[in-house]
Amino acid sequence: MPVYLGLDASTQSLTASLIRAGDDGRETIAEHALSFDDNFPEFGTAKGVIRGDAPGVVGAPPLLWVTALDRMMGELVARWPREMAELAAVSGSAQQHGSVYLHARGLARLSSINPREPLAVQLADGFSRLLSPVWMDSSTTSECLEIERGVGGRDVLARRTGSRAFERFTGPQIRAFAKRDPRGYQDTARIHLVSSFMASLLAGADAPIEYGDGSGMNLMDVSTRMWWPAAVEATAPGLAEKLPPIQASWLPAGFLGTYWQQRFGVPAARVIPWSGDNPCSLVGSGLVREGRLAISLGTSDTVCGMMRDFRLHDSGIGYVSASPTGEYMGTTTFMNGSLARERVRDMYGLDWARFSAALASTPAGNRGALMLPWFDPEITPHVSAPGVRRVGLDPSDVGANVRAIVEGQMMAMANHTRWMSPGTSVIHATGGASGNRAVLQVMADVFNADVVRSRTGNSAALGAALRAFHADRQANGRPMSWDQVIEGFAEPQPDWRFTPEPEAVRIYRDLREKYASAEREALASPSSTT
Ligand code: XUL
Repeated sequence: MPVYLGLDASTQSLTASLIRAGDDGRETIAEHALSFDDNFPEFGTAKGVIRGDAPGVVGAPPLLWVTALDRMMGELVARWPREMAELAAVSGSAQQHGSVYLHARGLARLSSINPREPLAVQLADGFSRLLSPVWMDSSTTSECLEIERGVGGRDVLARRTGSRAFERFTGPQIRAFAKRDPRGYQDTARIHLVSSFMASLLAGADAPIEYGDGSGMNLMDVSTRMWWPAAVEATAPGLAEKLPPIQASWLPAGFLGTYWQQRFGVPAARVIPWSGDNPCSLVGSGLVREGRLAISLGTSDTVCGMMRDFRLHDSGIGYVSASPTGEYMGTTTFMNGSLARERVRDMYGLDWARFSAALASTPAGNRGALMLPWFDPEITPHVSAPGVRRVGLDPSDVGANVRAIVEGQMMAMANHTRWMSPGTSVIHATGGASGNRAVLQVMADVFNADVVRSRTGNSAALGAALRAFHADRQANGRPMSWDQVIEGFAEPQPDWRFTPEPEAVRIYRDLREKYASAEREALASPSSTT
């Protein structure tokens, strides 16, 4: 049976999911992760990123991703040599919106990589921008307004590209680069997403942008799935020539390049375009139909759901993408995810076990105490000047503060995502913090929905492997429905089902209103406390 590889280049790590799948069965062979900070300290990242001197600037060195991919492929072959020798196709998932800037030399190098030298050595001088902006960057508010004005307004942009302009989206980031470093921009021959850059490295060729991830750029028409010229022109001069083509998620981008074949002895497996981590996670959680939500509790907390039809929310809080399964999906992102939970954990000198115990030993609703958890600038709702707000919450009460951050995050998610999937009865939780039972119980109670946990915490890497399987079948003339593709992989974990407790649901129904009005008040008066 053929073997498929999914790689997830997320904010803090590169993770692999190796699966075997075919008509005769399904099996997860291995999951393997490399943390960026721990394995590649020479790049000086903290939690996978480097914060700039100017406010809101956050990036990562693209050479880090190159180095990590090389190391990962070497380790996979060393540990699972027989399985890697049977590799039929590989795809990937990457943190969304981040972009990689290559000058002409770097672009040419993609297709002439020498198998005798490490990849990073050969690409070291290939970038026209040494720090790639990533999704945590919030420094482009004025560029967002300029782009919206340039296409005829926020609503026009949202209707065509699926979202109003967001600071982290690639278009505003490209515009900021063109304004801040016009020389560097001019010297740029190709702008890739992290996803299409990684696929290019694997294919040894300039790979296309997959339309699910392409939707997070404010540059693509989500209905036609082509670049939208008005947005491209409003973003930066000469941008059309710098963008790769857009391609359907399942059309192969090529085969593993000679670098990988000769250096590691892997076969010429198909390379399937990489997508974003949220679209891949949706597939890896088995949500290939409308009606259920996936909540990923990772560096960011995100709420995603498949949509049969294009449906926008008036306030522009979330965004709509083309989905790798061919329909649409909605995504709402919260910047203050795991890093905010970690801040509270560290603030009170706890470890995760004691954090969970504190959560479990405090009452639902926290006796009315609230926290607006804006440790960093927030995406949803839009908060540019960070600052944690406490309402009726004593900062010295450890248990109450632990409960307040978890409840605050869940209430914000529930309040801001009603538009995506009204009446959701089942939520699939994934990501690191989904391993915490007390957190999932709060989620069930706040959303008034059953919460199940994906069998893997690495649903994005698994989703990428499943996309490779799906595309390979298609390319071999033996297509499979998405329901068949996910069968045997995406079933929730037994014993991890959390049902809402009626008394807690009643408490949160009122508290969510109180939270929403505290949020409105805080947004109206930007002074802050931490
Ligand atoms: C999605 C988003 C984040 C990143 C994290 O819009 O910004 O979830 O994809 O990797």
